[in-house]
Amino acid sequence: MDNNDQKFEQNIANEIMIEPRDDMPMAYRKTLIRQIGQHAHSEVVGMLPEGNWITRAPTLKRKAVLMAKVQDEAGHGLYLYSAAETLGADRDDMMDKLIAGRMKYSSIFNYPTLSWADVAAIGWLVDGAAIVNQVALCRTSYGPYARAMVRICKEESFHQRQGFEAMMVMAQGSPEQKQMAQDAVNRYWWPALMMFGPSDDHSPNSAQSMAWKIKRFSNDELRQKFVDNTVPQVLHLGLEVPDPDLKFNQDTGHYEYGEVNWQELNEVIAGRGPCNHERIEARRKAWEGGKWVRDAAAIYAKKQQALQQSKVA
Ligand code: BYC
Repeated sequence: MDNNDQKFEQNIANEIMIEPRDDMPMAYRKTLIRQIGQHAHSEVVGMLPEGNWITRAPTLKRKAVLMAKVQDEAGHGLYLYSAAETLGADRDDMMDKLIAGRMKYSSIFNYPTLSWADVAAIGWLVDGAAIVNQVALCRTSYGPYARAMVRICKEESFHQRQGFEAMMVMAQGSPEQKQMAQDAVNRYWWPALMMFGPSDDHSPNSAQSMAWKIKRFSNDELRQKFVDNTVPQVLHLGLEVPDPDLKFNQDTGHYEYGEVNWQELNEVIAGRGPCNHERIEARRKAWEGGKWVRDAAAIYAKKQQALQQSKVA
């Protein structure tokens, strides 16, 4: 181990954050680019299923809230792409890889939003799962990622509450509305559990990521936390959790839940989920359609720079 590696290991052991200019092992840098890049893509692809309902939101208030939420997700993507850039990643390259299917994004966004209740379920369950994962990431060992997560968590927390409130209105509405709420929980419960990734004994990256303190908790620990937080909320709404094996264990103080359909998760991650093709197509169109804006911005920035330089000279 050379001096740089030793310093890095000491900083990790002493909870001193790693910053962009610090020396770091190449594998640590690569793991962070992989995770932060995937996370950034998830935020941006995550705009699609909810954005699909902006024109069909049931009231003006719901429309305004949903537009703000979807814009927040775009902002989260931007902080995260910037965090990845501090590691030397190139944004165009990340986008090209996403569109070519060579970079992942969260499995959850490959499910369709069939009703307004699905939009509420995403706010409540999906943002709720994201918060459990992301609160832990506020203490991740890489400074720019940790700091981005602090702000993102504050906004996700608002998203989760608005989703729960929208769900509560449905659950307390007509029998048809309550049924729509239950159907949405039935559709989104298991995919939300899958957001935390494969079980610990099938998670190839977890051990190293935890040793580097990128991840502070394992996939199963976070999944359990989400179940424990969320089951009482489902029951409070007068709805049911679509899991016949769910039971509260008095001794451990935790809910025990049934087996996640890992085959389904693997299929969705491999690009064969219900909406994978549609999501990537939408991103491809947006990326290609936005080229002239990026080109114009780059030319403008270059001109501004030349102007500044001529003033200095
Ligand atoms: N979906 O060894 P593992 C949001 C991949 S968006 C897809 O456990 P790791 C929001 C994994 O990448 C929230 N892929 O990996 C936005 C790995 O593949 P590679 C998104 C998954 O990295 C809008 C392989 O499977 N959050 O907040 O230790 C509206 C083996 O897995 C998934 C983040 O991205 C999955 N579910 O752990 C609303 C959080 N699970 O790269 C909300 C940051 C696993 O080796 N990411 N894979 O080819 C993480 O915390 C971790 O990357 C994961 C996976 C827990 C997701």
